[in-house]
Amino acid sequence: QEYTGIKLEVREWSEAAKKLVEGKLGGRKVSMVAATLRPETMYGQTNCFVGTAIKYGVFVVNDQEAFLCTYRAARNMAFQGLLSGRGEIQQILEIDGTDLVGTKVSAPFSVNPEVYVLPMDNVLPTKGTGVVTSVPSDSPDDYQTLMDLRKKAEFYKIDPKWAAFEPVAVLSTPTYGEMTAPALVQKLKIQSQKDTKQLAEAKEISYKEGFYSGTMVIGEFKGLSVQDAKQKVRDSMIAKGAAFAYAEPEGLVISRST
Ligand code: ZZB
Repeated sequence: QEYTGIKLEVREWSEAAKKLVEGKLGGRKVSMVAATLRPETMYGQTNCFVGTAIKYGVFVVNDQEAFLCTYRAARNMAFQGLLSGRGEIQQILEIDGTDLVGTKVSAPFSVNPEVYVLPMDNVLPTKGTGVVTSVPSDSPDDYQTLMDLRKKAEFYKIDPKWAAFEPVAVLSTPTYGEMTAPALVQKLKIQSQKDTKQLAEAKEISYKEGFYSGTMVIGEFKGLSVQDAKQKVRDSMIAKGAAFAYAEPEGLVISRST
């Protein structure tokens, strides 16, 4: 599985994270790395999601830079030569997903230059980097979770302002218009992020609609089909240092004989 790793640079740590990272980073800037299959939608990022039961690490890239992701992802990155050293991993610290909530990060290419980290129930620790960048216009999971958070900000222990960014029109499809994810959430009568079965169906439909019938309505490649724009947006992000190629050995188990 070939993902794009999007670098969401930490601009201001949450209170909890600040205490944990204090004095440990050696002046490095830290980027939360989100794995996406939809680089063309990055214009519409409104927040970043982490799993509250997931443990994350901060890993050395070089003297100036560190990445925040799961250990599992750091290991894959090390194998791919994306971290310092020759395949070995230097972990600076460990941090719980809950402690990251409220951190302010950059959102490259987004109309919202800075967004906040929020909690999501359905982040899988075994996929991507464990960090998800949220595009509620085109990802039903992201849209529904954002609505849940807004409805129950206190329950989720978030400041409402962290979830206040509105979905942004990124691409248009003939069937669902410019807000594919909200339209599908409504059509499939999805009530909360706990409706995982309907959300999986909505995701599938949204992927297909966007990819085969979508036209960009924003950004450098406005007017191009999504099929044509996808790689161009990705290349542009990589050229600007905001992203990199990240491959996932899907289902691969690396065993070592002793
Ligand atoms: C931005 C985005 C915009 C995404 C969109 C999707 C959509 P897949 O096909 O199952 O591999 N994702 C990445 N990592 C995780 C994780 N650990 N747990 C849960 N979700 C994760 O799914 C890849 C997509 O799932 C990624 O692409 C990411 O969200 C999310 F408009 O990034 B995406 C219709 C989907 N639209």
